[in-house]
Amino acid sequence: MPSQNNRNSIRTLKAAEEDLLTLLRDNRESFLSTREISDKLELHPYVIYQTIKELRRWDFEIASEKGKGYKLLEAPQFLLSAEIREKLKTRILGKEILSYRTVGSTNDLGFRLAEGGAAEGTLIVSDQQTKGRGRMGRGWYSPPKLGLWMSLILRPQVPPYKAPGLSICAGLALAQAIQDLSGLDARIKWPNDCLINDKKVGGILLELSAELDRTNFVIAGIGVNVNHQPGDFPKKLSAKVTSIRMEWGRELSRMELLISFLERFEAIYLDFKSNGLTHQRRLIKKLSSLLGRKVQVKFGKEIIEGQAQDIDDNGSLIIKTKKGERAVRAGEVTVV
Ligand code: BT5
Repeated sequence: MPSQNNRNSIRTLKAAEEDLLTLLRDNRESFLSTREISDKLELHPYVIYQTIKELRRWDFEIASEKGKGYKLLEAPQFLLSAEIREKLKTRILGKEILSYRTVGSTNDLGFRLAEGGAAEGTLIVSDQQTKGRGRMGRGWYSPPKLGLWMSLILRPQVPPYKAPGLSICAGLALAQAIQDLSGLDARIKWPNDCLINDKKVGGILLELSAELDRTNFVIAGIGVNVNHQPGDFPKKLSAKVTSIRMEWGRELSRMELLISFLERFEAIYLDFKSNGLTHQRRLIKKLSSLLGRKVQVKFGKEIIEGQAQDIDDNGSLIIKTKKGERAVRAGEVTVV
């Protein structure tokens, strides 16, 4: 079974592979013969043979014995779309799921898919990114097996100046999901970071396709360091970053975090589409790591200094400076 996507040379599990996998997973104790598989899935024996071969290429360990058939021994660690779909109880987010072992950047892929008309809520998740991106051309370190690297295609009918508020919404959902699962005091650092103990555990990269008064689509890219240990980060990052595992002392299932995040983000997103940040502001402020602190915000060439006071309905940070209040839409914040 060919599973090469010619358009972008990225492979993804196809329906027959997902069905066969589900069947093998449900029968892990015993062998399943080609005949049984063929009856259950209505697949030709040749297709079954090719599909098993393809699954093995994806690092699934599948035993085969003459006269007995196939048995699943070991599954690889990346998140499978079939499994995500089975666990997810959302209406929009993750309705379409594309799961990869490795891509350049899930945001780049999301952008291309959205331009091609992909549905609102499409989720792209990859075990590894080779060209993970932060804001302004910065890199995002995304090694395999350890983190959650994903993008969502959103099509909110909001004017472009309101769309950046989604970055803080995603940050809020992430901080809540981490708190829920681990009890850790995860915080939001305006405009796009998620912190634990003042160290960066996650980041959001929001990219827009918009006209003057209309948002075509938004790609919300979310990166979370889940099961990294100190030695898993490059030296130059290690002083300012952390992972959930490093703070919690235990591994967290990336699948559980993904599901919890998507369910929380969907509720916030649906509310945002009708009401902007009005209802979320109280929680955003409660979980914000900046409010009340003295900050310096770099916004283009300008540097604004003062006390972070509030986050307004458009998601701007309100800073009390010596010359009065300033609302800042975006920027780099340092606590001083
Ligand atoms: C961000 O940018 O924080 C947004 C990161 C978004 C990553 C996701 S992963 C899925 C999706 N696909 C992508 O290609 N990207 C998104 P920014 O605020 O510019 O922070 C970038 C800076 O964070 C870098 O310059 C590093 O200093 C630091 N950094 C890099 N990798 C990191 C990591 N894994 N954890 C914490 N900090 C990191």
